[in-house]
Amino acid sequence: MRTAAALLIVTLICWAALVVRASHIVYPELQSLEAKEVDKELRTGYHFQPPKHWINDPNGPMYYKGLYHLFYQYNPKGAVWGNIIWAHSVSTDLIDWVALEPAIYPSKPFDVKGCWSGSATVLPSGMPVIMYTGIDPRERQVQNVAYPANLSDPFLRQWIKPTYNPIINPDQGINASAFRDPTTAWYGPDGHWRLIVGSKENMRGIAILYRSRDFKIWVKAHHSLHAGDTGMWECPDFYPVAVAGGSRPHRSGVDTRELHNRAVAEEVKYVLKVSLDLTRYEYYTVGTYDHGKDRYTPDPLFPDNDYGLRYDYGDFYASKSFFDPAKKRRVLWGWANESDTVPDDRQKGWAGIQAIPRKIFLSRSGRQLIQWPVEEIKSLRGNHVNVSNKAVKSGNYFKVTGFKSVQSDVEAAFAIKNLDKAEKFDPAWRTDAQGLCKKLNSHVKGGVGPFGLWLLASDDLKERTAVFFRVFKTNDTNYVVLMCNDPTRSSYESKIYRPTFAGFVNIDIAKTKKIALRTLIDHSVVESFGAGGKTCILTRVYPRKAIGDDAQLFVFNNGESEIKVTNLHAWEMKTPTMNQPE
Ligand code: DQQ
Repeated sequence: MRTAAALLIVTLICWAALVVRASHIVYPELQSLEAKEVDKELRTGYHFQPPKHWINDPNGPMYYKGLYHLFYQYNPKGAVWGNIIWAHSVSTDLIDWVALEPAIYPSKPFDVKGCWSGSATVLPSGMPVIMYTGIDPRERQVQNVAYPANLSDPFLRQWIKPTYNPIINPDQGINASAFRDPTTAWYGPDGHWRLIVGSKENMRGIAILYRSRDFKIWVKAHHSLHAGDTGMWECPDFYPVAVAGGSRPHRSGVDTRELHNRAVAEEVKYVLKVSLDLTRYEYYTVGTYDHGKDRYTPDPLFPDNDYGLRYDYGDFYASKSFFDPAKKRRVLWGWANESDTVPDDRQKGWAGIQAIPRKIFLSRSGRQLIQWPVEEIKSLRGNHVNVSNKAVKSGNYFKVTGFKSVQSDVEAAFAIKNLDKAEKFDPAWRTDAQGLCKKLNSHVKGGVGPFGLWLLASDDLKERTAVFFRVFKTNDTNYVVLMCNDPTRSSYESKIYRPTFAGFVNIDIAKTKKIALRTLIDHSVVESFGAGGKTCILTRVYPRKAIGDDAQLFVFNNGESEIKVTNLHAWEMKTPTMNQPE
């Protein structure tokens, strides 16, 4: 009987895998199977998650009348992608969330087959408007707007879709099945709104540009805002960032709506982020935006291709940022999918979380973006332990005791004793940090590193996830720092997809001789921020032994050079109210 059931599931999965709609795999037989039970062991404690079922992209984040709003792609009927609606939650602090009734769901011919991703724009009158992709009866992707029914309700519970939708149709030159995910609109000096929609032309990704005077009639520009040879561009995001030396602190956010003001427009840089349907990762460039010509040009420093800089080198997709007027910052949301199997998700009764919202800004040097968990999450810190000035000799490790690490926030700084021990860097590795981390993983001894954390680890270390650094030298004075996440030993379960993830860290290690790591651990998610948020890696892991109170935290050093933990602070994290209904 069990074999027959297993066979049926395998057959279903193989068949379903052939049917790929948009970027998500469709499992018609599973998508409306209500979860009977919800697994609590691996469920996250302080990450954004609904009580059950599937979630994907964050949609339309915004701040309105004292509340943060987050909408997200949600399957109310099952733990796989399908039946997608815009679920809706609100929070006063980005920590405790209240789940409201769904905001947008298929109800009209222009979205009867699906309500996909989109963004919110707060108009100068204070009126928020959502623009989202609807799937029409012919399976065409069209863009629709929705307005709040009652502006005096800060919860914005009810949304109205005007009958004049769709407001943007795929015209003849556009591939109607690759035309989605409108951005927040920005206002030009000519008094016209602009926004972009993700698309592709053959294998070329494009950000199709539209303009409108009244947010109702939208006209396609003669040229796209930008394009690149990286396949379909999903969930584009385009926004201004402050630069160091300008009139505002470079860490503060810039409201997209301020761009009609030339003085503001001239002292900022612009970020274009695209989500690549082909590889399932995102990259961004920073550049200049010519308001008159409506063209975006990435700075030469930023590769505008598959080797581009990423927000996150792990499992982080379909992200979207918004300007938070309450704290004058830009906040980034991103979806982290599961990496276990579909039968596991069915059994767990849930799939998908949102990463901890991150404050995002341009580094002082202007060479990259910096991300840091929003300051509010510190309010969840509880029981605390501290280790300082502890040397870890080559091949040694120690356990951090006195606190429960399964749901925790760990900040550590590692000083390197002898940089001369660094291994030689092969320039061919420059474009393949991930491959390098796979080859030289946490158990391969090195010169300087691997050193870092083993977390969600069983006492016998048979299960463990490694987050670590390794330093290479290019010549006698120059070094390359690699940050890695190695989950290959994270679980006894052999079927789980466990890729190593990695990115290079842009720091002058010869000068600092020290590197910082912050890691947010939450049962089945590990979110790491290297060197103060220069390199970020999120990974999903599913330990079988290292769960609950049995999950341990260790510091290890598998490199020849001694390492000193100059300081390590670790806090247990409390569980906020996560998406309880009103
Ligand atoms: N998810 C949505 C699409 C988007 C994709 C559908 C990205 O609008 O392109 O759920 O994950």
